[in-house]
Amino acid sequence: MGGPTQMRRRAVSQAALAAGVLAGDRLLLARAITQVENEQSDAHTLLAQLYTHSGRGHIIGITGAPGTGKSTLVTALAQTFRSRGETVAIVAIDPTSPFTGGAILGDRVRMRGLSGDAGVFIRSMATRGSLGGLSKTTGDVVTLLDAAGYQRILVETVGVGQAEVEIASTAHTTLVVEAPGLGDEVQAIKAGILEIADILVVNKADRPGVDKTVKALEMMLEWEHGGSRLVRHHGQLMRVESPPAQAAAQTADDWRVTVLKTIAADGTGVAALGERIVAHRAWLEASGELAVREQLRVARTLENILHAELNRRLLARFPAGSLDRLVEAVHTRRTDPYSAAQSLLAAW
Ligand SMILES: Nc1nc2c(ncn2[C@@H]2O[C@H](COP(=O)(O)OP(=O)(O)O)[C@@H](O)[C@H]2O)c(=O)[nH]1
Ligand SMILES: [Mg+2]
Repeated sequence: MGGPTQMRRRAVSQAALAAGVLAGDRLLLARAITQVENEQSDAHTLLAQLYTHSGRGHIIGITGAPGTGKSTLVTALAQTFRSRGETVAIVAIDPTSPFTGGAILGDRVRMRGLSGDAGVFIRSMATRGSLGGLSKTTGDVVTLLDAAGYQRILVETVGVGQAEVEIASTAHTTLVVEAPGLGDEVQAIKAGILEIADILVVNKADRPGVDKTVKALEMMLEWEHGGSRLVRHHGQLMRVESPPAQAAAQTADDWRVTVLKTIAADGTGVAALGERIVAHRAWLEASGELAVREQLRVARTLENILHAELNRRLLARFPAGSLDRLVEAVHTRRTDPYSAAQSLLAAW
């Protein structure tokens, strides 16, 4: 802190900041993201000005256990999209991520190609604060990147727990990354990945046991759904009965979750994965699923904002100390939590 960037800092109005983001000014975009990340009160003004300019970018979530190669894969994917002439933004929500505020540590050789590229914007986010807050902030950061015009927005999260599921639900296309040795036992593959994966990736395909992992995942896909196909329809995984001969066929209405192998470290299979991601986006648009997912996302966003605001207003109205007194009353068994809540609301 306090380096040259800090000294060059001048007061910029929210309108000028918004205009800068729309004009592709990287410095102002970084500053706007910081405002949103810190949940500064004026960030709402900024988001209000930029929201109408968002909605064009393809949001791609990449999740999986630490060490499976997500950051390496994200870098390789970014290069693939760049070679297609597309702009790319990367958001890494991973405490172990080698991305740090635009500069890249870790795999420097591979990253060098990206770091000097004006068509790539990289941002890492700390996993501080509440999980709900994190997913809300992530959604807002994605909105800024989207408004700034980035065509493919890659969001890397670690793990496949509830928080990651929620963050992944910000994405249009979700990749779940596995690696040989981590998930070669079907039982070891965490439940829930089928719920969120649009594409399953087995990275580190140069490692022994890769085919075993691919088989395990494919079996799981088939097993769970018998001879039928596992498809996504209106945001839900569905089983579609079909003869095996047709199982490989893809119709406009459904999406087959498939397993792809990659070696992110040298780029093997990454172009094919890129094509699968692009195909998913095309399917989302053609099937109407994109609108469904966007509607669900907007509904959830609105609900979260309302929930937080109503909660804040409600709590502000309770007489000072009333909540503490009730906690004490419940704690000492003079009353129960339900009656306590009712008494508070009755007075209100
Ligand atoms: N052998 C091999 N190593 C890889 C591959 N992809 C990534 N790695 C290495 O795996 C380690 C973890 O990678 P990273 O991208 O940081 O994983 P993340 O924690 O999932 O983001 C690093 O040392 C990478 O160089 C791959 O395809 N093959
Ligand atoms: Mg990482």
